[in-house]
Amino acid sequence: MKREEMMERVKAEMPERRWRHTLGVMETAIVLAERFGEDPSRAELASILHDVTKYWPTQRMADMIVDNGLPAELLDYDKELWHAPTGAWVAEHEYGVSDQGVLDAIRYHTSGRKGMSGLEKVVCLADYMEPGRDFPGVERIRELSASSLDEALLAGFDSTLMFLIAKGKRIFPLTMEARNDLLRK
Ligand code: DGI
Ligand code: FE
Ligand code: FE
Repeated sequence: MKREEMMERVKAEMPERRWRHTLGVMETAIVLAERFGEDPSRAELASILHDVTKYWPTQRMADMIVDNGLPAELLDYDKELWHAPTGAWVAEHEYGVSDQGVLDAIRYHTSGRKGMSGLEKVVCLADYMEPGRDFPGVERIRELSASSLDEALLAGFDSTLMFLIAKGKRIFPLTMEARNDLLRK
């Protein structure tokens, strides 16, 4: 599928502001990929599709997780996590993406995981710091991203973890593992 066609289809899945976010992630991921030695084209592809299922009804995501053998433990955690693995499934089966590294960048863009690839980090970080993002600490993440992919991403996970704790929410173990792994470096 051509990128233009893909973008039209993804755009139709979401409200205008989420599409603007997606464009921001694309643009940022390309810059970060160039800065940190990743393939900008693969970063762009993952970015286009990363939030493709974000506006699906909760039940549709839950059904897709169960029906396709995606990690069912996700269902015990915040439903905000569910659009990442379902997005990867849709990218593969409905958009014809076969690049496993791109699919993993979509799959882990929310939770992160231990041993993230450079491409996974680039997409996850771009999602945190695209120009439309405005949350406490985002400026510091942008500053850190000038020199360190790991330090910027760590600051991103820290802000999510503090947000989740403040809200009294459960934390998905992969995010803890991602943070611990980045701290070890
Ligand atoms: O889809 P976006 O809004 O662009 O961003 P995202 O895919 O990073 O989703 C982030 C949301 O997921 C954020 O509001 C926090 C929520 N969330 C809930 N539980 C967890 C979690 N995020 C992480 N990283 N880990 C969790 O356990
Ligand atoms: Fe997302
Ligand atoms: Fe996003």
